[in-house]
Amino acid sequence: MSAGLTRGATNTARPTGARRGTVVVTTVASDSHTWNLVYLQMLIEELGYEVINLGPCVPDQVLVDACRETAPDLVVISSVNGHGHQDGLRVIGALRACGELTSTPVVIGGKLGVAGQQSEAAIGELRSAGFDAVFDDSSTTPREFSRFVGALSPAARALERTEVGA
Ligand code: B12
Repeated sequence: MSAGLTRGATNTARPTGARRGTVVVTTVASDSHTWNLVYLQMLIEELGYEVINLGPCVPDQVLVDACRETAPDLVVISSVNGHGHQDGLRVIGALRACGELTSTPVVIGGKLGVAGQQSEAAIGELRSAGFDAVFDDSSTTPREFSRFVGALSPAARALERTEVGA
């Protein structure tokens, strides 16, 4: 693994059974906040996934390279400094421009703007740009995020496919 990637740094006290998959947790290049990332890592590990936490101030290309190298089941982008919407639009463009990552689930959440709650139009813009889900602090709960992550497991996905195909 390349230097700079922290794999499951907090999961030593967690069950050692088979992991459901791998999740990359990251923030954007402008954002130096870290406890949001630690919180997400612990939450996602509790849901049974291995987490690769890229830490704060992650340049776009570092994120793209990490995702290409590890082929994660989910990429979770967190931003709380108020530039998340703007940075998120740029980052999702870089991820989706990469052939291997066109269909990787990618979500963004946190305090995404400087004016409190993101408008429906702002959330729509992020989704149209390529995010699979947007978890703006003012309008979503951790439970909704947990449900989203829980539904990503292969068993849940197979069930979903069966239901959609039925
Ligand atoms: C500590 C702190 C800092 C520290 C960070 C140190 C570190 N190593 O992390 C320092 C001093 C460096 C800092 C700097 C700045 N900060 Co600051 N900081 C905070 C503070 C006080 C606490 C953040 C924290 O650690 N919370 C604990 C973690 C666990 O929670 P969280 O970050 O809130 O994340 C939660 C949710 O947002 C959510 N979440 C986050 N991401 C995601 C993603 C998904 C997918 C989901 C589902 C949920 C989710 O889950 C978390 C748990 O509930 C907050 C104010 C506050 N009381 O929250 C301001 C705050 C985040 N900072 C703020 C600002 C403006 C800045 C600066 C721009 C200030 C400046 N002018 O320099 C800089 C930005 C630096 C940068 N380049 O990013 C603002 C952001 C405002 C906004 N978004 O509109 C806040 C909200 C303060 C405020 N009220 O104005 N900051």
